[in-house]
Amino acid sequence: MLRAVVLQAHRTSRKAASVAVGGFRKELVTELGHDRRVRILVASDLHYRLPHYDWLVRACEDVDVVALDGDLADVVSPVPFGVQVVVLERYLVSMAARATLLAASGNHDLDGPGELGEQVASWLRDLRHQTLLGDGAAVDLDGIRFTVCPWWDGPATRDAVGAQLAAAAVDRPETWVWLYHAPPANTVLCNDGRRVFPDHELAAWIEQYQPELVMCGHIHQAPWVDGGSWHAQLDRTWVFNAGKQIGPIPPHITIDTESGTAEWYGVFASETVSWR
Ligand SMILES: [Fe+2]
Ligand SMILES: [Mn+2]
Repeated sequence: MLRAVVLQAHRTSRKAASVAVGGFRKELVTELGHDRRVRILVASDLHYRLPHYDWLVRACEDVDVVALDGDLADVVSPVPFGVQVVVLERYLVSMAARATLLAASGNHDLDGPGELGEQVASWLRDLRHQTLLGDGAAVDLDGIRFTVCPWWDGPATRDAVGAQLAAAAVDRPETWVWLYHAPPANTVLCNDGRRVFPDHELAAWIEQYQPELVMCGHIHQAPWVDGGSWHAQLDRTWVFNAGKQIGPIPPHITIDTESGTAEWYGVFASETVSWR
């Protein structure tokens, strides 16, 4: 059902790209359009705020890729989790009809133990469609590699993420983009104004592989607090966290791979950085 909707609604005349999923690489057709310029819209921590999803569906029209970096759902919402998943899948399909949609899980998205016995977001892991890709997926679009990392809740899933990155690193292109919910240690993106929440594993993987861009979330207030920010650098890697705020428009970042810029809309403020 999901697949049919995505494929029917999908734009035609797409350029060839390849997608690597679960160790298999298959050709798929995808159009990113214009002069190898790729525009990526990044948001995270939507926490089942439906007006923000409505805004994103419209915003998809203006970009090539949408990256949702975890906490799509909300475990403390009065809406039952199963209902959230049904509603969110409809939004994801709608967005994937307009842009290539990548969705990584956060700690609010977990729906039960996977085959490794640890909590996973099975509804995001099962997304394997032409323009709708979730946890564990990798896709090359116009020479840019995207890797969608799941939230890991134990050592087995953590090791699976390590294996996923190692596999994608083998023939990586220059521009490699990760989606990963928790920000890495040793960056201001971990600071919520009271304490820091460092992900040491991610910091080590970044040091090892040096991807160009890493999209995170999780620490909602980091962009606005003293000692925090929406962007940081670890050696040559740029790391982003758009943050979470109320208001009609979610905080978000628009990445332009041609100009090498990242433009943050922070509700109360906006800022642009050059990352290349
Ligand atoms: Fe969150
Ligand atoms: Mn989170």
